[in-house]
Amino acid sequence: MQMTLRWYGSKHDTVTLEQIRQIPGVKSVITTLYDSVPGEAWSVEDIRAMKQEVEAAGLTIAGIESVNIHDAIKIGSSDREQYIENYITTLERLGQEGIHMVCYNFMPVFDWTRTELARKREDGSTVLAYTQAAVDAIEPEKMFESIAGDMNGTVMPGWEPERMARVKELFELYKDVDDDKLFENLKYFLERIMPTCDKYDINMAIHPDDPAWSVFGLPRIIINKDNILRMMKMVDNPHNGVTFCSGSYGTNLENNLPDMIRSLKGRIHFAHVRNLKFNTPTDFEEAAHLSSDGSFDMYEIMKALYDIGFEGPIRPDHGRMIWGEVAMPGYGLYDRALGAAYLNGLWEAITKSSSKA
Ligand code: DNO
Repeated sequence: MQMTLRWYGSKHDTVTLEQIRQIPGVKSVITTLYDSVPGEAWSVEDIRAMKQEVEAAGLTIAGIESVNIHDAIKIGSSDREQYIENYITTLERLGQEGIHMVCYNFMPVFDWTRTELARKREDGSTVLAYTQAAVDAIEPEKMFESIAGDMNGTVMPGWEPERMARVKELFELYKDVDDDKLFENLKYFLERIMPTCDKYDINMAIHPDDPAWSVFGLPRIIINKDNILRMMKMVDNPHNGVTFCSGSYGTNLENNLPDMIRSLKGRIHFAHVRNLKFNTPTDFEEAAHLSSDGSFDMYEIMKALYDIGFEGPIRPDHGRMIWGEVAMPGYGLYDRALGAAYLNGLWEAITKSSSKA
């Protein structure tokens, strides 16, 4: 595996490339053109500038998170063709610049959803948290307002204010889209882009829906083993793969994470590894990466990745806000650096004990 850190670009991130360069074992970042709008083709100049900036700091780009999908593609409306064409152009340009992994999601309206961005834990750190009772008690259009005050002046991915201003309209557009229709639209999109992925060797890595169940009655399909295997079979090309995100699939305690990893051998192109602490099955908070701080066995997750021969990029995921840092919730430097060191330690131990066995 290749340890990386997510970086939003110098205009948006409080963490610098120079800081990332000093995290032991991190040689690459996962980044994006954060100002890009879903549906537009990325320019060659912008891609090159992003690459040069990262390389000038002594790092490389291990992949993009995300090239976002325009709603017309998810809804399957008649204007989707132009947006698919633009997506293909972006993939071609990324491939020509030597970038071979693209993370994306197929969640309607909301990207990942949390109900609190700064829940205080016993140790004084603050973390993102989710409680179903809070979602059930709120109108979807109020969701953004309810968390906006805790964003520490940052724009959170999937929660862009312009997008949130259109929530009502978006709900209307998705009104005839159920799970099967969403699967069908995803299949159509993947079949159209696979020839380009084959040509440029681009691994597409779909991010799971988070939480891994329907919110506000919207369809959510990338939520469990059956559905993700259905997706792998429906477009049976190795470039059609997944981002295995333990914190997202793990929101549903019925998901057996190591077993899911093993069932996806050869199709995991990117891994997000983090821990959650459950208070009840529908109330959880994002713990430190260490197993004993949360509810998951992180050793078993890393061991499953090792056992399937995972060689792709991996990143520590959301971190707690600690040591007085002010950053995008989940994306500060300190706790993610601790996460990277811990995951690297687990990997070293697994590698050494396996080769001695
Ligand atoms: C949240 C992230 C997601 C993820 C997208 C992928 O922190 O994991 O926003 O990047 O769903 O497109």
